[in-house]
Amino acid sequence: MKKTLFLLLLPLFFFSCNHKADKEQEISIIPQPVNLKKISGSFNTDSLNVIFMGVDQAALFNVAMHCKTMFEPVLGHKIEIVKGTGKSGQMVLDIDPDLGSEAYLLTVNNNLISIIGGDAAGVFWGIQTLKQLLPPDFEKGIRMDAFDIPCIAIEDEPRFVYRGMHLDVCRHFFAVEDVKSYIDLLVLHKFNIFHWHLTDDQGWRIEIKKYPLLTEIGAYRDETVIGRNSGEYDSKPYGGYYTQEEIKDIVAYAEDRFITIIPEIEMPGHSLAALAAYPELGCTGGPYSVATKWGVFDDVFCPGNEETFEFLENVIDEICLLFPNSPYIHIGGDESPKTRWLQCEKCKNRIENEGLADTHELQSYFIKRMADYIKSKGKSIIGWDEILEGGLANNATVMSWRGEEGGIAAAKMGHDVIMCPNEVCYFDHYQSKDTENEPLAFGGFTDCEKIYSWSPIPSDLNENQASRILGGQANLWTEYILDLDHIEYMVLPRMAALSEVLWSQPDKLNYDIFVKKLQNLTKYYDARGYNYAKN
Ligand code: TNX
Repeated sequence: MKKTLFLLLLPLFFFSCNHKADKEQEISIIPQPVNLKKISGSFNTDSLNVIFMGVDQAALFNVAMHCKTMFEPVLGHKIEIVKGTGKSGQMVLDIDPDLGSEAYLLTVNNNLISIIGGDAAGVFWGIQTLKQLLPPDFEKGIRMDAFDIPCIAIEDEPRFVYRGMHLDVCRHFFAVEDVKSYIDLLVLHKFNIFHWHLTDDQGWRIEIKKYPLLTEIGAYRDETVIGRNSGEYDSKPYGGYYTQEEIKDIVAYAEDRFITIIPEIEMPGHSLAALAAYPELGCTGGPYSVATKWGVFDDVFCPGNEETFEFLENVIDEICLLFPNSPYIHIGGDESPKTRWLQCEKCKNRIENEGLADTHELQSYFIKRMADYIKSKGKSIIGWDEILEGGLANNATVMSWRGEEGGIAAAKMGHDVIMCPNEVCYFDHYQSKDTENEPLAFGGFTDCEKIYSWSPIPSDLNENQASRILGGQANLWTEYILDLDHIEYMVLPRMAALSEVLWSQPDKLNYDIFVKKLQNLTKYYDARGYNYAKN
């Protein structure tokens, strides 16, 4: 009897659960907030003409300005920013440090929109969430009739402090406006770090006043190989670089959006463009030329030569001035063959004089010496996992790209780690198995589902070691990516999947719900005119 009753009631139970789930999913936010409660009713934007600021703080004022410029053209009337705790029909932004960095509470009720952040960044992320509650057409930034915003209460904070997106501007160069558009993508998905890969074999892309040849010579290559090192070349000179003024402009643009830019200056490998400009810094003395094909090259900076360190320290001096807010300088360290060092008299002397065992220890001597210098400038280094070779520098943070092993080893040694294993986080890989119908990519296969099911914290770390994992990052290497349109295609919607992995709490992750929410997010992509992958 009991069993029959149970079976009779079962469909009812499911009906009510589904109904509840449906209700929750009417509100679709990516990345999924910690807590989201829908309340009945809505706020109408008709009356919205003042943004109140609870505290008078420059950073919060910038956020309020951001909000004002976003609403004004759409609502078609002026919005004032004033100090105060809020009034019916309006919006209030405030800070409560108890909430913690980047956290926020977003409440929309019938007569007030309130966003309280742990800091100004938190308020800013709250505004990004609010945008996903507005009609997608809002994104077009053009006049609309007044509209309703559903009443809601959201408590939110990120799971990881480091949520990064990388962009290689060396293999192909992207104009200032394109880089800003890339930063806009980070904002939309609540990433807070832009890792800017500025130097490589195929081009040096940042003006250094003390060494003008770096950009006069190093920023240009004679031609570019066609496809994946086909042996055929396009015979077209290619290049470009950012002036220091442009760099400052982009850094300010990112800072206004609570995104820290971490610059990467590659050493000792991936340095052919620098050697082409200053051949005395290589073991053979050159001549060298900026690379015209992809890969790993034997000619790298010579650590036997004091001038190499003098040069790199001077470069770092200028980099530190251009990126004052980044706690890190990324110094690469990856894929640096020892071929030239093994043959070089100066390198042999260095090994002997410093009591090093071999060229692997010479690599770690190089990195440690630069790490010390960068530490003296008040910053610390990040390096690709090859910096583990021959011993890690004291305060180095390891970026684990050749799988997770490097990151695991570093965390066990008590070092900070950023996870970006290539099988999950390399967005230059294919996102469809139907590669025939995809633009040329590096290879591999990484779709949203694979990213979504990845955990940045490997299971074999204990709690203490796991606390060393600062977060994760996707890398966008651009050997085969020539323009912004293609950048968008490679990162959208994969960065939406990664944003939930890095922002949302693990118990809130549900791939089926994510896929449903993605259908809503793509309406916002459409409104912004993004070229996203639809497979
Ligand atoms: C490896 S990741 C590289 C890059 C390439 C990339 C292609 C890393 C530290 N080095 O130089 O562009 O693979 O996916």
